[in-house]
Amino acid sequence: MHSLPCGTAYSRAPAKSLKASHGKLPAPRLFSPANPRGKLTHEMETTLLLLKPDALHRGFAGRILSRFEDKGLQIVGLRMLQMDAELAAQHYADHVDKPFYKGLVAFMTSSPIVAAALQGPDAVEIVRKIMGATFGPDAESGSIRGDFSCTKTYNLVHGSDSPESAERELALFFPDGNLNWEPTQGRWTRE
Ligand code: 3AN
Repeated sequence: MHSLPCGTAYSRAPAKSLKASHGKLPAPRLFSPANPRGKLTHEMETTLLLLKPDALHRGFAGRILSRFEDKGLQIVGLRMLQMDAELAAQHYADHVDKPFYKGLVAFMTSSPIVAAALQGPDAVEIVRKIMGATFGPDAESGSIRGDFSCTKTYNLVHGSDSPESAERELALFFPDGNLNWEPTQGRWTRE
């Protein structure tokens, strides 16, 4: 049994193939009458989603994750953890000089979070769209922040802001990589 944070039940692949690369994964070959050669028309990406402490305190973990699954994104990694100061400092390194940095780190390390690796065509941009603008009062109705948040302090979720950030952040939260598995419904959501 491998010591990956997410289960291995979906794959009988040898350990080597479980150590899938972060960020962009090799394109799966998908065949359909409309796409007989299995050619991909979008960039397959993997991105990091964090359900922040407020999402868990408010009991939204399942509902929030469902929105990404409903959209057709695939969960390729899932972990519940409590961030320590070191992980928070690495994750928020770009914000170290911002006035809100200390409060943000205190909040993010205050209680458990859930980290998810989500894969799909243009996943980085799609996840950001579903999350909505940074704070609830500015976020569009229909987005997670627009529907569930009305404060300028707590905003429920984090999503990588570029494929490069996704690669860096996934390596922090999923150092063993993510599972490379083929969902049976993949042809309907990935082409
Ligand atoms: P986003 O999460 O939409 O990418 P960023 O990258 O501007 O937003 O900020 C990273 C995180 O820093 C946000 N998720 C939010 O929790 C926090 N943050 C940003 N601006 C502020 C602010 N003015 N006051 C408090 N926290 C902030």
